[in-house]
Amino acid sequence: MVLVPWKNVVVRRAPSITLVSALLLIVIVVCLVAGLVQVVAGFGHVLGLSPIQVHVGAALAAVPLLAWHLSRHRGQRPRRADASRRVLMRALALTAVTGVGYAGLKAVARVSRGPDRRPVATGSRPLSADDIPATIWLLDRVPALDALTHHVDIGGTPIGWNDLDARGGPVHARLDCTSGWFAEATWTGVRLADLIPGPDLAAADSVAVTSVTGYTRRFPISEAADLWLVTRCQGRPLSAGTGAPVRLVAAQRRGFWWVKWVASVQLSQVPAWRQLPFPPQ
Ligand SMILES: Nc1nc2c(c(=O)[nH]1)N[C@H]1C(S)=C(S)[C@@H](COP(=O)(O)O)O[C@H]1N2
Ligand SMILES: [Mo]
Repeated sequence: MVLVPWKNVVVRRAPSITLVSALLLIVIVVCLVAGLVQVVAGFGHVLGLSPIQVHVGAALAAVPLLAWHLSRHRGQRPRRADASRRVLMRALALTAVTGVGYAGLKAVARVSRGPDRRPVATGSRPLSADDIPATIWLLDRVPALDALTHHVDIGGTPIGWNDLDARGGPVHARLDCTSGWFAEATWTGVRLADLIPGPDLAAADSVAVTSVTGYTRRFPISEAADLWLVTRCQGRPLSAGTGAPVRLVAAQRRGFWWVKWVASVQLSQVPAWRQLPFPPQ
């Protein structure tokens, strides 16, 4: 944004402005504004979209436009003056001013917001445990499942909701979604390490937790003591949108690892890193 006056001169000198350049400009402005709204106003939805979704969407839309823009101005060679001492000093000064400005804004935001509305280190804003929204990663669908007949397949052995629920103990964990909110809640569940026979655990490299929808995440087996199959949140059975009848609580991980509507838990020799970094659905 600080460079806008200079860039503005360049744009005004341009022989013609194409539709693509104009689009690129619009997309960048939308991206910046949405990012600022997210930072200042926090998590919320307008017409089903949150500011961070608009921010990320605009950034992705800018990639092909920027590639086109750069290829169109390929002929531009850097000039000697571009790398002068003065330019370097100016860049350093700009970086310092931006840094101080950012820290200042953060401090103002911290003081002006009460302690219970402060974001955590990931940037997420607090929501109450009773307001956890039904969150879809990308394109997944909420299935209708019956707790009475649903079974989770644990390495070939089925276990029903009642059994799991009866064995469940309290689990305090923070669900922190990458869309900008987190909630501290008490879930009721059983550790995977307590559901899988010890020798099987010892022989495995990873454990894959898969939803009835196909959504799946693979964890290193060393994490089995920190993964819970849960049947309740705040003492109440899960709602359909938040994973009923059984979901995963992955206490050390961001929300998209908390597989909902769990169908199976499978041990394997496949290393945990051999999977897509994010679920494709
Ligand atoms: N099967 C399945 N599990 C899922 C998702 C999904 O789309 N499908 N979304 C994930 C994401 S991105 C988050 S943040 C949490 C949200 O849990 P909630 O719906 O209880 O808020 O579930 C995760 N588990
Ligand atoms: Mo999420």
